[in-house]
Amino acid sequence: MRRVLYLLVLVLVLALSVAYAQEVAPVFQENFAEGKLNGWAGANATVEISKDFAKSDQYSAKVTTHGSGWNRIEYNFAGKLEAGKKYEFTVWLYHETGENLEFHLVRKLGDNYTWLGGNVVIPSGQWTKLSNIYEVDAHTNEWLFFVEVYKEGVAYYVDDISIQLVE
Ligand SMILES: [Ca+2]
Repeated sequence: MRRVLYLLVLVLVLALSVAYAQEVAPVFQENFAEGKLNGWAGANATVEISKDFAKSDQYSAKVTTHGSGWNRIEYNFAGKLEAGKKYEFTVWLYHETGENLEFHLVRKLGDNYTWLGGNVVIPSGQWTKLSNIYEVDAHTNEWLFFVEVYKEGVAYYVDDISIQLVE
């Protein structure tokens, strides 16, 4: 009897750990480990693969802004994320401008722009995480996600982008 109970507990623990692993696995991640942008692009900014600095492996995406706004590194998640579900969007950012810069995450649907959260200060010379939880809107062929900094002529680096289902 004790042995059966032990086995039952073991099975339960295994089942729970499998469920947990499925829950925490990101639905999307990009580390640029292969030295390719894999669809990440720029608008009012130059986006290129870089070995200057990296949070993981040898590569990150380098973004050089060409305006004090509307600059971005972007990716269209249309069809990849489920409308009505909440996801945690995470990017790691780095720059060496010598000052504190404020970054934010945005989503674009046509002419409609919404910040996923507030501005977050990214200090100079330190990889820093920017993370927001946001419920994905109903969309058809565009649900554009991007990172923005309200400063022109800034070079910054993005790495270890991940999206995780919250509920
Ligand atoms: Ca990387």
